[in-house]
Amino acid sequence: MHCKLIGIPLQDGASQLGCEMGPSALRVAGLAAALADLGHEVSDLGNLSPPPTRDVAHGNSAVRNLPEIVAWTELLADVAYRESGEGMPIFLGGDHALSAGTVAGVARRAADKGRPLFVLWLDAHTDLHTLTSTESGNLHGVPVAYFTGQPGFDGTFPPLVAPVDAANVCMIGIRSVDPAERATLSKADITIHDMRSIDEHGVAALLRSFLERVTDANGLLHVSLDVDFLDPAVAPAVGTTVPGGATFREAHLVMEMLHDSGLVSSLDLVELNPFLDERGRTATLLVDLTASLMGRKVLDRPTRSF
Ligand code: 5AB
Ligand code: MN
Ligand code: MN
Ligand code: MN
Repeated sequence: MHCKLIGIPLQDGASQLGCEMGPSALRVAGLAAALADLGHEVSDLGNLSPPPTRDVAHGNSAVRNLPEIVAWTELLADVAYRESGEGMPIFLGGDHALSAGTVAGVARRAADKGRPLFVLWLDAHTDLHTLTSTESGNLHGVPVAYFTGQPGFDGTFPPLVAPVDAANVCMIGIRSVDPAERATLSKADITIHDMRSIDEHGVAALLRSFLERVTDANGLLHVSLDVDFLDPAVAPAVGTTVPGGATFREAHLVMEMLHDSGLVSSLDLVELNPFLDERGRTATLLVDLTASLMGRKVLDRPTRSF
């Protein structure tokens, strides 16, 4: 596989500063070497430069850094479209607002290929606010509403070439949902597995049924991994920690199953805030999880051989 690393030093979507350093920390933690060790061709395309902004406003005065996020979304939709033509783009965040652009771009590519795009959203949060409903004003809380075509983004964010069908979105790890997001969820057809669901059924059963759907539809699969999907005890380097997250092994199992599925065509690694890390352990964990997703395994034989 040709892995293309694309650094996105974006932190305007989060209230806490530091995600800008995320791409550097992932490089320092050895992402390129870990992928090369697995036999992949790796191209590091460097960091994108912050795009120029123009005046964009919205009636909700709580919204923060709208011109910056709109400009990044336009740029990223183009970059993601271009780089998903060949190989596997790995978007190194940067806060989760970047997924408004990356998902829009890979969805446009999937539409060109005549294949449906599916999105696996690994996160403590649903990120389903609109510009009107967000109370914090932090735009890392809106990308899913945007790329699934919820109303309220017209006149600010770029028009979507190919909105993602909400029925093709699966969220795992959810444990913090705001009232307005709940209202959207009750109308939209998103599959949502909260932490209780993981506790009761195990993450493997939940993921397997989603992957079967992707396979049956001959879909492409974009994975968006927010650091706060993980329990803060194993991944402290994130501004929006929520207790009770995925364990080290649950997260690796997700990645191992994704690898076995052969379905993943693009990946976001987002919300890493190196300023909050402890001796690089969160950055290192993200590198190891990405390696699992790209084929690293303990034993070189089928796991069902018992
Ligand atoms: B993240 C919250 N819903 O809107 C809001 O980390 C949190 O990308 C958003 O998932 C968290 O500010 C955004 C309270
Ligand atoms: Mn998120
Ligand atoms: Mn989150
Ligand atoms: Mn976060």
